Amino acid sequence: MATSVRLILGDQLNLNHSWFKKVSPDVVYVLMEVRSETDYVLHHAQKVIAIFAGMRRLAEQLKKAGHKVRYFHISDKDNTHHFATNLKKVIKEIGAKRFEYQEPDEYRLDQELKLFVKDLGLESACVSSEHFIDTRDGVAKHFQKDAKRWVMESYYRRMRQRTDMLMDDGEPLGGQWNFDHDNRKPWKGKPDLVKSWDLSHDHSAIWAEIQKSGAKTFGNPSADNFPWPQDRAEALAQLKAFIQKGLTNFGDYEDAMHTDSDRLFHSRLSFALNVKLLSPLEVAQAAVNAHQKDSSVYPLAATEGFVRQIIGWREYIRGVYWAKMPDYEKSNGLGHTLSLPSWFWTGKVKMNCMKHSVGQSLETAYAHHIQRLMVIGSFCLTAGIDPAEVEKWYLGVYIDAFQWVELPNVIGMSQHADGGFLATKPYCCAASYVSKMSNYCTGCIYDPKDRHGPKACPLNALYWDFWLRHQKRFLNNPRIGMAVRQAANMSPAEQSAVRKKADALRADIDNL
Ligand code: FAD
Ligand code: DLZ
Ligand code: SF4
Repeated sequence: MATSVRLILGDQLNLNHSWFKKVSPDVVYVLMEVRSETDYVLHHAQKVIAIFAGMRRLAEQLKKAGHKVRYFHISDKDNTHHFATNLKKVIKEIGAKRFEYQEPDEYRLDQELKLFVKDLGLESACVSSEHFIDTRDGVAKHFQKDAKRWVMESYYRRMRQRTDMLMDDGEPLGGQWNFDHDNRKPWKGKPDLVKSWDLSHDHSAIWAEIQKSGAKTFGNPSADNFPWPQDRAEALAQLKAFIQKGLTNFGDYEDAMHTDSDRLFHSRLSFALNVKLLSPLEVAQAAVNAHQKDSSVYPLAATEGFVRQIIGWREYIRGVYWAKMPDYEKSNGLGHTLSLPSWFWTGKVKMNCMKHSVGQSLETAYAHHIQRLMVIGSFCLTAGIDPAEVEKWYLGVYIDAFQWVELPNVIGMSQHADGGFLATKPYCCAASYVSKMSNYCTGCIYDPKDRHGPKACPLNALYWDFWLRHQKRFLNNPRIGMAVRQAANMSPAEQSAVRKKADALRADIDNL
C-alpha cells in the first residue's frame, strides 16, 4: 500500500469505522484542533472542549491499537490552524502518495476538501463516514424533485419499512405509524423523578489550553463538571442510562418544559450521535429492544416517538440540507431583518420562559426540542429576527450543532424562512401554549393572559402581530388558517393596539 494520509474531523469519532479494522504502518491518521474550525462561528465553550476531548481520546485509542497518528493540538507551535496547510505539511513530512477523507457533514468543509484534493496532485478518495442510515441524496430520491414541500412523514414510513423497526408483517406495530398526539402532557413537577443521570469529567486542562490559544467562546465552560461523553464506552453508558431512566416517560412529556429539569425525559444523546460515538441504528434499536422486552415499562407511543426522531427526522433533515445547500442558508422568505437581542448572549431578560431557555442554553449548551422550537425559535420568528442571525446563534450555542442538522431545523422548521418547504406551518405560539406546557409563567413579571397592557406577556402581541403581518400568505393554509382568521377578525381597534404593542416591544427588544 502506498503511504497514505487519512483525515479525521472533529465530528468523525467513530472507532468502528472500517478504516480502523486493519493496522497498517503505511497509513497516518491526522487529527487537528484548528482555529479555522473554532472561529468560523462563535462557539459555546463546552462545544469546543467536548470536541477536543473526544478527538484526543480517539487519537489515544488509535495509537493504543497500533495505528500511526499525527495530532495537532491547539497549542502546538507548528500548527498552522488550517486543514490544508497542516495536511500539506504532514504529506511532505512522510512523503505520502495518497490522501483520504470521510464525507464531511458540512457543505463548507465539503467544498474546502474537494478543492484541496483537486489542487493536491495526489491520488485521493472520499469515503463514507459509515454513520447515517441513508445516503446524502436518499431523501431527494424519495421525493419529487420539484415538489413544493417534502413532508417528513412519508419518508419516515419508508425508513420504518427499510429498517424493519416497529413493524409487524409489513404494517406498523400497533396499527398506527405515528403516536405524536399522545405525546403532549405537561409535567406537574416531581423533582426526584427527573434527577440527572449525566456523566461528569474534569476538563480544566483543555479549557486552559483553549483560553491560552486566544480562541473566543461564550457560555459556561463547566470544565470541572463536564457532562458530555468523550468516547464510545461513555456514550454507550449514556444510552443505557436513558433507556433505563428516560424512555418510559419520553413520549408523554416530550413537549413539556419545567424549571425542575433542563431536559425532563429527553435523551441528550445528540452530541454522542452527531460526533458519531453512537450510530443512529444502534440508538433506535436499543429503544425498540427495550419495548420488545417489556412493553408495559416502555410503551409503544414512547418508543415510536423516540425512534421517529432518529430514523425519521434526523435522516430527513440531513437529506434536505444536502438537497438545498448552498442557497438554503440565505433563505429569508418572510423578509425578517431585526437583530438578535443582546440578552441572547447574557441570559439577562425578564421574560421567565426566555430567561430559563436562553439562560439554560448558555449554561449547559443544551435545550430540548420544544425549548428550541416553541420558546426561543417562536420568539425570534414572531419578533421578526433575521434568520441568518438566528442560524449563527444556534450553530454556536448547542453542543450538538453541526450545520447539516442545525440549519434546516432553524431556517426551515423554526423560522419558516424557506417558504414552507420543510414545515407545513410556521411553529409559533403565544403565552397560552407556554403556560400549558411549562411552569415558566408562574412567577413571571408579565401577565400571560394580557395582550397589550403595560404588563402584557410580550409573546401575545408578537404572536398576533405575526399573523396580521403575514395574513395574506397564510390565510389559506388549512393547518393555521384559524389563527390567521382570528387575527383578521379582531376589531380594528384591537388590531391597532396589538400592532402598536408589538412595534413598541421590537423597539425595546434588548430590555424585555
Ligand atoms: P431527544 O429528544 O432525546 O431525541 C433523540 C434524538 O433524535 C436526538 O438526539 C436527535 O439526534 C434526534 N432528533 C430529534 N429531533 C430532531 C430534529 N428535529 N432534527 C434532527 N434530529 C432530531 N438537533 C441537533 O442534533 N443539532 C442541532 O443543531 C439542532 N438544532 C435545532 C434547532 C432548532 C431550532 C430546532 C427546533 C431543533 C434543533 N435540533 C437540533 C433538533 C432537536 O431539537 C435536537 O436534536 C434535540 O433537542 C437534542 O436533544 P436530545 O438528544 O435530548 O433529543
Ligand atoms: C466544531 C468543531 C470545532 C469547534 N473544532 C474543530 C477542530 O478544531 N478540528 C476539527 O477537526 N473539527 C472541529 N469541529 C468540527 C468541524 O467543524 C466539523 O467536522 C464540521 O463542522 C463538519 O461537520
Ligand atoms: Fe413567558 Fe409570557 Fe409566560 Fe412570562 S408570561 S413566562 S414572558 S409566556
